[in-house]
Amino acid sequence: MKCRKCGSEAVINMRQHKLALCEQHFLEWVPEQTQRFIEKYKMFTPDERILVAVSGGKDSLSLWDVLLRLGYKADGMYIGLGIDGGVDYSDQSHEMCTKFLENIKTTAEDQSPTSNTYSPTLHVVDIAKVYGETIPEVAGRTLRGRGKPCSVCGLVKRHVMNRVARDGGYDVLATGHNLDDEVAVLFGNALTWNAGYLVRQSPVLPADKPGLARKVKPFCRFYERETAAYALVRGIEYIYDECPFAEGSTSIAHKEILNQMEKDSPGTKLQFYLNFLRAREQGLFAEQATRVELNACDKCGQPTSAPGLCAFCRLWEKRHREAAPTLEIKETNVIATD
Ligand code: Q46
Ligand code: ZN
Ligand code: ZN
Repeated sequence: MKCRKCGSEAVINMRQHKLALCEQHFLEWVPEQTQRFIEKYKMFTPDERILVAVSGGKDSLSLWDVLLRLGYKADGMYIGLGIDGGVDYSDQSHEMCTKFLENIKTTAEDQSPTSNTYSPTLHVVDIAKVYGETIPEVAGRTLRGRGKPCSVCGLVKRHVMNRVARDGGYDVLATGHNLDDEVAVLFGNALTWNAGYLVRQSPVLPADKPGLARKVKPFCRFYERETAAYALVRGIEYIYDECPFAEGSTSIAHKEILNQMEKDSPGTKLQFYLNFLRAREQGLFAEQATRVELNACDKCGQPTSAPGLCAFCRLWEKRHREAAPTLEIKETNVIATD
């Protein structure tokens, strides 16, 4: 297979785009496309400050890399969940993020002065250190976390991301969700016609309240194999293992079904997603959008649909009341910089 641009050996063939590219042209194509998506969905401008949520995986580290290559002021944020799962998952993923940052800094020193001169920071929030318990621990003592910690984990991650973005004065919070992730979520929500979720699924979500960051997904139109290929060709080291709790999840089962459909008919996923975005843009589910009313949580100030405390603060309330006064949440400590 030959590169469509220069005729040399291709490293990737993207059937859905009818496009094969060599190493050099693929490394150019990914940032070009990302920039196109950033502009198309009005995600952010070059003078805004971006916080990238990094997990140590291929998508988020590649996203951070691409944003820096495009000249954006992008910092990283890693949340230490305290998950071991027999593979030392959290420690290993933290290490990948630190390594990535070190590499970026070393490469930047060797580069010409015309490249991005921004010196990125990695914020690290260790949940157990800040709140007194790891994710599996807090999930284990709550109804919400019974069986699997994912619901608690999602809640905590959302809260901490908002917090770090707000306290750090970031305009935008970027996550590395790729097309396969987005399509699996869309598929799940369409199967149940969950209009409330469907209306909030978008490449860019405006801030819920003043002071909160906008949420964006600049990689939402890249297939997972494209982001994996980018990390590989670019030499980004990342954690291959999925979180041990991801195993057996519905979204993984949906991904398998969608992969089969994509294999039979390349481009299925992209069309499903783009047609959904178009329908959403045209006002499908718009009625649901206006119905969600948000209040500020009495304790942390973050938006919540229930009056009083938000779900995050309720999660810790009991433990902190029992352990008071020694275990008072010190949210001012949330930003720790490596
Ligand atoms: S990190 Fe957390 Fe995921 Fe692991 S515990 Fe579940 S939600 S699977 S993206
Ligand atoms: Zn080429
Ligand atoms: Zn709260």
